[in-house]
Amino acid sequence: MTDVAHDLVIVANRLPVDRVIESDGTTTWRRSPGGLVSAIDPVMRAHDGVWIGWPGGTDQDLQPFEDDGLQLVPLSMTPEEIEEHYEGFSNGTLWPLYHDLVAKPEFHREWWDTYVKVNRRFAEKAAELAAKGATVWVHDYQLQLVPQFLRELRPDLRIGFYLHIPFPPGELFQQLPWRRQILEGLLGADLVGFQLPGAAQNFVRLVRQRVGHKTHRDLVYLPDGRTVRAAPFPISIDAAGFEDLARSDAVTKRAEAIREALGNPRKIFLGIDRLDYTKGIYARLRAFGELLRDGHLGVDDAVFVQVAVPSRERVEQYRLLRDEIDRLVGRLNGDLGRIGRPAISYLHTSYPREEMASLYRAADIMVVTPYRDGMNLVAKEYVACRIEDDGALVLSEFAGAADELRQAWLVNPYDMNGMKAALLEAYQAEPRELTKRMKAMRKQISQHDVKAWADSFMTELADDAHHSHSKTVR
Ligand code: GDG
Repeated sequence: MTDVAHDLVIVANRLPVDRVIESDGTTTWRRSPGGLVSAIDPVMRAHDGVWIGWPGGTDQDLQPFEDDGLQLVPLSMTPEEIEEHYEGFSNGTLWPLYHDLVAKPEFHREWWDTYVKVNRRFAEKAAELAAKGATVWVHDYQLQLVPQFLRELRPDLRIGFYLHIPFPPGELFQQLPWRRQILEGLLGADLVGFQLPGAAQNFVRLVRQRVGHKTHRDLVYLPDGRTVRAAPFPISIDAAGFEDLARSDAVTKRAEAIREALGNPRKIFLGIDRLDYTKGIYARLRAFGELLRDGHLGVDDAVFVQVAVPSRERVEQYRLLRDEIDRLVGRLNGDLGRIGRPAISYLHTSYPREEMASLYRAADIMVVTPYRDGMNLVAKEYVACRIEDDGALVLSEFAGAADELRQAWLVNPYDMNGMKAALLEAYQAEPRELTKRMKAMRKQISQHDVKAWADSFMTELADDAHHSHSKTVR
């Protein structure tokens, strides 16, 4: 397969599958959870592309393969690269820096060196697989240097880059010792896509101030005559797919069974997140706990189901977070629960899509309270699954999704009383109010699904061709 040149090459840190060694020693592949995978899968299928990424693990003898109709090219990582590129620079430096310093980023020169090395390898593989004039779509913060390296190798390509996480304002970004290299890496692309308009503006302003290029609105003019466009493309979900799943008999029955198993409480609160310090899991559970303690809610009426999907478990801050949440849940259940009636039903695991849809259908109040989030697909998936136009969404104003889901109960996750008030309001809301809000949100999601997102990015990337060399610099 590697001999074939491809017209569309997706480059992402991870392949959409995880390598699993079965008990009999054979290797199989399992679809991995995560925002990126949920978003790109339908796009790949529509364009018959190839996807380059790390499959997880440290195997060095990987061959290209096909999984469920997707052409996949695994790139191997050494243990040192995983530690320094993935856990180190990507998740210990960039992730907290780009999420408003919710945790303290660490700056280590060895991490940076490995980040450069791994980005170069991804670029070389893309250069090898792309047909003449092909489109290459590079994804996310782990690969911000790939556009520049790839352009050096293959100036004939159309290169798009999409950042799934926030792009911070200059005041924060400037801390990064390698700020200029990152900006120049991204400028290798023809089109740099962000979740929100503010992120695109942050980028353009930084390029003007730090790199010194001329800019006008969303365009950057490079000295060699090339033009780079920076624009927002808010990501979405396969809304129709989720809706169909939610309507299925299996999910309908399972949703009832979940309510039953929880003791048919009056209302079920739900949180589903990767176990990540940006997601505000601790704060929301505390807010719910206080509502029980204050007597506004009782364990016979309400239960909070929190699914925390294991994530980045080798990174220190993630291990600490897990311990903190374990302790909080233990304390809340110990203090507030009764036999057969825990306050929090806490699940540290990941589930198949059907179970996710069943949980969405079973829950009356979805609680999504990140301190900062590029978009947050969970919020959108909940909306898509509410086929009866009921249910409430409590949503952080610092999630990208808050720009579109205006009818949610919007909260500031740093404001404990505000969050308690919103949870209670959502709990007490009249059915008519819920329906009015949910209908509006469902319309938004069905009209702006992941296909529309990918189409608009791809169209803009192709289109951008006639911007280059043709606009006058003002
Ligand atoms: C990043 C950005 C941005 C979760 N648990 C399970 C599972 N999931 C799926 C959800 C959802 C996805 O993973 C999570 O996406 P989010 O958007 O909520 O969050 P991140 O993982 O942080 O994603 C984010 C996103 O990229 C896309 O650009 O929105 O801001 O941080 O689709 O359903 N799926 C399954 N089992 C699970 O246990 N099957």
